Amino acid sequence: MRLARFSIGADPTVRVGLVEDDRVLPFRSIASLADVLHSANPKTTAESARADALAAVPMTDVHLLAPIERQEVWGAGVTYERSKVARQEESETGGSFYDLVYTADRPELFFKATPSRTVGPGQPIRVRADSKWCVPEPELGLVLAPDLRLVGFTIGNDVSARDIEGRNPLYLPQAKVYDACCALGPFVTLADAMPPEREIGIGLKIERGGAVVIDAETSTARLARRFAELIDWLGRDNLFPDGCILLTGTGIVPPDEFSLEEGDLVQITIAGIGTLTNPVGPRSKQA
Ligand code: DO4
Ligand code: MG
Repeated sequence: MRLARFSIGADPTVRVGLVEDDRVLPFRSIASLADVLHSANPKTTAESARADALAAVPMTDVHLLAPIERQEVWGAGVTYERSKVARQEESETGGSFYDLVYTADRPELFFKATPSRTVGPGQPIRVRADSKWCVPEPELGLVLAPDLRLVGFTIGNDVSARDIEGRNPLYLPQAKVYDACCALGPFVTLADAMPPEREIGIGLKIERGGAVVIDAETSTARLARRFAELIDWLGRDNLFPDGCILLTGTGIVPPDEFSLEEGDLVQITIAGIGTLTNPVGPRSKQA
């Protein structure tokens, strides 16, 4: 089962419902994703809400919103060898940190975004105005309930400024956290409807001027950590009363000469969830 957060036509009311083929079934009596995702049994809750749903609405009449409410977004890093190697190469001070964290017991975990810095499907992501080398990071997002149960999955884009991180790893929060630095969506797939943990395909396509300039794929088979391991470390000394979305790291890094530009279209496809598409907006928020 896949859940969406959306509004319909010109009506700004935020709704929650089920996605089936090219339609959504708006729930009548459930107004928040948390009511489903944080319940004791999200699948049963969604099934009973489906029995009472409003009439189906074609996807073309729906405005999809980011599937996030009050959760923090966190990221795991250097969880794929490709990410480790790219970071070692971009680092001006030598990349031993990355090698060490790739094999260490404790993973790299960082705070990525609040809901207000997160955009949904179709909304522009941003390149930092003071970065000249910015890339998308297509990542599988674990949707966690307040008790850190893995209840679903979504697609995340951990947009990152490689030059800022490369200058000095202590600049990581600035390379990672700024306005519209994160995209999520288009749906949340309930955990039991996903492919097996190590068989989830992830694809990245970037279009520029109508032509595909990046087309790459990876799979969670290459993820060096297990979901349970990342969740366990995330929960050490952190409470998440509103739940959390944990991005599991990137296994796709565009070639070094590539940097996002205004007008690019970034498409991330993850098996079992769908495709998250975002244009790149103006570099400066004032522009
Ligand atoms: O070390 C920096 C962040 C790594 C990251 O975001 C990733 O591997 O996806
Ligand atoms: Mg990342």
